[in-house]
Amino acid sequence: MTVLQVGPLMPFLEADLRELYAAPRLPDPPDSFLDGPGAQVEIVVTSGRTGVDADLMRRLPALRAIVNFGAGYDTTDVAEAARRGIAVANTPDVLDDCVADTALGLIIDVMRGLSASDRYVRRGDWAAGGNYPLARKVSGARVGILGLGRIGLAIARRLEGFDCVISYHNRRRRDVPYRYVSTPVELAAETDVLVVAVSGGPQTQHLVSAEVIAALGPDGFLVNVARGSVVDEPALVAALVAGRLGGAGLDAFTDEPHVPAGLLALDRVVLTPHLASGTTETRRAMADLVLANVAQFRKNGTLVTPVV
Ligand code: 8YV
Repeated sequence: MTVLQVGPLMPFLEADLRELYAAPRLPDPPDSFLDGPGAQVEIVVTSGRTGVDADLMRRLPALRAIVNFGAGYDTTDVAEAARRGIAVANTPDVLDDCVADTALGLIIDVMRGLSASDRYVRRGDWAAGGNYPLARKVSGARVGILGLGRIGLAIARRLEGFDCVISYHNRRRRDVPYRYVSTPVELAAETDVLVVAVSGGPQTQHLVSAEVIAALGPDGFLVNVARGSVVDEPALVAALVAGRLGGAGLDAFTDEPHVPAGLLALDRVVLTPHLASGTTETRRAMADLVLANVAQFRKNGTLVTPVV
């Protein structure tokens, strides 16, 4: 089966795909490839950053499987894939720890002002005799988790170690020792920190609305390790600039790699470049799971981690 790489991937995964399957990368512009060798492509390997849309599916008539590097696959048109009988896999589970670690890092950073205090020291403000402003206590804080999937649960388990009061909102109530709250607005209203851990896509678009942000309020914090699309970003920026939200720790944005200019000057905001799963160990494990999916599909036409 012919394998095609769509969009950039980790260099080591690109090398493996070339070595194992002589997989070419879809050129830009793609037309000469799609009108020629594209007709033979049966498996596409892509990432959450790029994905496969309905148009590309139409132009790859032999396509049978899409293997997505990343847990999130909102950039691939899964409904269209299902309609065409194209199987789709992602890389769940192996990144839960690192994404949850990052969420905890952002919570601590934004509440205690660690990144901002680093700038304070480097600027010489400490040496000049300043007193760094007091921050907020993380241990024992009330944390709301929006989306209690595998990553949300990994975040909750870590927060237990901080004696946090954990509540959550999820499509369905889960059998867990955390308080279920029936709407995102109520969750925001009763927590100090709202952590976004839902999948991206149309069903969660702007789930963190202006109303949710208002419910968090000037003493509340938002942490996003999911997708930028989940948050009404203009409403978030407006609230942060006006001091109507206490702070935010953001690893995901609407128009990555572009970050709203209004956030850059705010010390109440911690900005990271979509790095939540970005460790050597986890990215290798994600690549290995991609390769396992490709190998199994070539062998028997099934995927190891199909998207349901
Ligand atoms: C990936 C992610 O780095 O897994 C996901 O959904 O967002 C990250 O782990 C990214 O999607 C790869 O492009």
